Amino acid sequence: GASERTFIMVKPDGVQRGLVGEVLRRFEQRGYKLVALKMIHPPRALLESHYEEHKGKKFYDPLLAYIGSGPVVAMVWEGLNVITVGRKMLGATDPAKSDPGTLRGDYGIVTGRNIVHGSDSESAAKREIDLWFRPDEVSNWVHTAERWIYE
Ligand code: DAT
Ligand code: MG
Repeated sequence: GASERTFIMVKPDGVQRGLVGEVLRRFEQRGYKLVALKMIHPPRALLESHYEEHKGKKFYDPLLAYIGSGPVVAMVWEGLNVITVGRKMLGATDPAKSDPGTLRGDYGIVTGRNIVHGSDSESAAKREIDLWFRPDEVSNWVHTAERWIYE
């Protein structure tokens, strides 16, 4: 429903390249509701948990070094189908395969510097939101534009 939530994170390369506002702008202007936002330099243990599905893969160590190399901007967005649509807005994992118009397709070149993370399923979204945010860091505010975004 319209209360679906997803975890979106601007990675250290996105922060360094000044793309925090661009990521926020795209989700905000689409009509999604921002319900949590923070900058954090993620500790190793948090990243091990976040990327546990990739442990043992050849890109795992470089991935954790990259995401742990500086502050990230973590956010939670809410709205109808926001998990699936959010992934479409990000583009394919490999920016070379991302369509122009997507964040990775407009700003990225290689998989190991792909700007932004987005949850890929309902279970991942719930797990990631709970991992990165305490319940009191997520705001249940009323989006007064909602009646102009949904029918
Ligand atoms: P996504 O971030 O699109 O969900 P994923 O969960 O498969 O992709 O992988 C997590 C991150 O790991 C991805 O954003 C970049 C890195 N990664 C994935 N596959 C990779 C590969 N083959 N080479 C290098 N980095 C890779
Ligand atoms: Mg993933």
